[in-house]
Amino acid sequence: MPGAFVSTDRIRSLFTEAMSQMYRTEVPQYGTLIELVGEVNAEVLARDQELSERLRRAGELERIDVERHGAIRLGTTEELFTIRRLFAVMGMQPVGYYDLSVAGVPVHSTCFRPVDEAALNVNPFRVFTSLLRLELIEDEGLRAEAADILAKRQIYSPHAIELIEQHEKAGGLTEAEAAEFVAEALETFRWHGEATVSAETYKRLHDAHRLIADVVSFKGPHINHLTPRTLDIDEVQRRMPERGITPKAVIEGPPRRNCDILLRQTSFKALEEPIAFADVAGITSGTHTARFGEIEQRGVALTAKGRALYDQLLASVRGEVQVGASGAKAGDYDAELAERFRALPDSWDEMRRDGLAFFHYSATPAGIAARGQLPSDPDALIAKGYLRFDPVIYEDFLPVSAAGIFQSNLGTDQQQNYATRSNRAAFEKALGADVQDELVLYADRQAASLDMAMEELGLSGLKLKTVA
Ligand code: OOG
Ligand code: NI
Repeated sequence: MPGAFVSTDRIRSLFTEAMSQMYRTEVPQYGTLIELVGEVNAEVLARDQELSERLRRAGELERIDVERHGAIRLGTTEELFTIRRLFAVMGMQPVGYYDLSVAGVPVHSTCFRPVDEAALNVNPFRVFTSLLRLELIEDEGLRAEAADILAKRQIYSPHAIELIEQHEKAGGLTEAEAAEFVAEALETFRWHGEATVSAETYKRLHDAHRLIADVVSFKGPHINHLTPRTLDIDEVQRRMPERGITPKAVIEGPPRRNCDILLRQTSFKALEEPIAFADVAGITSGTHTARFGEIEQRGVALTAKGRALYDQLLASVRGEVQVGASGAKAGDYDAELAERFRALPDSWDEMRRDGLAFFHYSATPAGIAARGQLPSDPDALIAKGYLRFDPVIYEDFLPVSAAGIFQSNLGTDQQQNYATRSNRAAFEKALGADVQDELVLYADRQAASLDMAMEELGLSGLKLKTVA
C-alpha cells in the first residue's frame, strides 16, 4: 500500500536532524561554530530586509539553520556500492565525479544529493562521498595489509541492510521503518574512539598518508564534518578566532561579489582527538585528527562557458600566489582573487546575456494579464517585466576547493603528488551506477522553467536567444 510510505524527503530531513544532533554532541567546537553562524545570519537578516523577505517568501527562513552538507570517506568498492543504496532511501543520488588525486589526496568522489527542484527545496542535504584508492599506495605490502584490514570490517548494521532491501522491494518505508532506518544508518557515521589496528600499524598507514590511516584504522566511515549555510562567510571567517576556533587560511572558491556564484567554503582545522589502539599487549592511547566543521555560501550555477571562465581565472590566481602552510600570503591571495575575477560580470543580467549562468524563468502576473498582446522577443519580455529570471543555485562541489578543504584538515605538510589518474569508469563500476552530469541537471531545470513560463504567457515554443 504505497500510501503508507513516508517520502524520501522526510527520511532525509529526519536523518539530517539526527546527524546534526550527534555531531554537535561529539564535536563541541562544531556547536560553537553553529552559534556563531546563527549570530551572523541574524545580523545579516536584520540589516538586509530585502534578503530577509526573499528568504521568507522562498520558505528558506525557517530552514536556515539546517546543515547543507557533510562528508565521509569509504574504504572499499562494496562499501560504496551499498552507500548508494542507503542514500537512495533518503532520495539522494550520485551526481558528479571528482578526482582528488591531482591534489595529492588518494581518493575519488561523488556527491549524493536530491536532484529535483521540489526535493531540493524540502532539504538540499548532500554528502561528499570519497572512496580510498589503495592502488595509489606505492608500498605493495602496505597496500595488501590495508586491503586486508578493510575486508574484515562491516560498516552497515544487519538491520540497516534489511531496511535498505525492504525499501528496494516495497518501493518505500513506513514511518516506523523510516525511524528505525535513520537510527541504524546513523551508526555507520558515528565516531569510534577505538581503532581496529595497533599503534604500530596506525603509524605505518599514517606515514603513507594521513588519509589512509583515517579510512583504514576504524570500524566505520565517521562523518568528518557537517556544514551549515552562512549568509556572510567573510564575517564568520573573521570572527572564528574570537570564539577560539582556528579557521583555514583562505576561503575557497570565488571571491566576495554582489552576485554570488558557485560555492564559497571555509572550515576550522581538524581537532586532535584521543583514540585507543588495539595492541597485542593491551590498549594503548594516541590521538587522531579527522573531524572539523565547515561553512558554505552558495550562488548561481554556472554554464559550461561560465565554469570554464571560473576555472581559468582561479588557475591564474593560484599560479600567481601560493598560500603557505601557516597562511602566509593569504591577504595577497584574496586581493589577487578579487582583482582577477573582475573579468566575470557581476550582474545577473550580464551573466544571463553572456550565457554564463543558469536561471529559473517565470511568468509575472503582469505578463499573464497581458497574454495575447505580448512581444514575441524574449529580451523585450524581460525588459518590460513580463518574464522574470532568478538564479539557479549551485548544488554541487568544486574539486579545487574540496582539495583545499581536505589538505587543510590533513595538514598541508602532508601534500604528496600522485600523477592525475582520474578513473571515473572504475568509480562508477564500484558504485553500480553512473554518476549524473550536473550541467545537464541545471540545463534541464532552466529549460523546464522557461517552457512553463512561455506556456503561461501563451507563447509556447518561444526560445530565448541568450539561453545557454
Ligand atoms: C571532504 C572534503 C571536501 C567540500 O566541502 O568540498 C568537502 C573530506 O574531507 O572528506 O567536503
Ligand atoms: Ni565539505
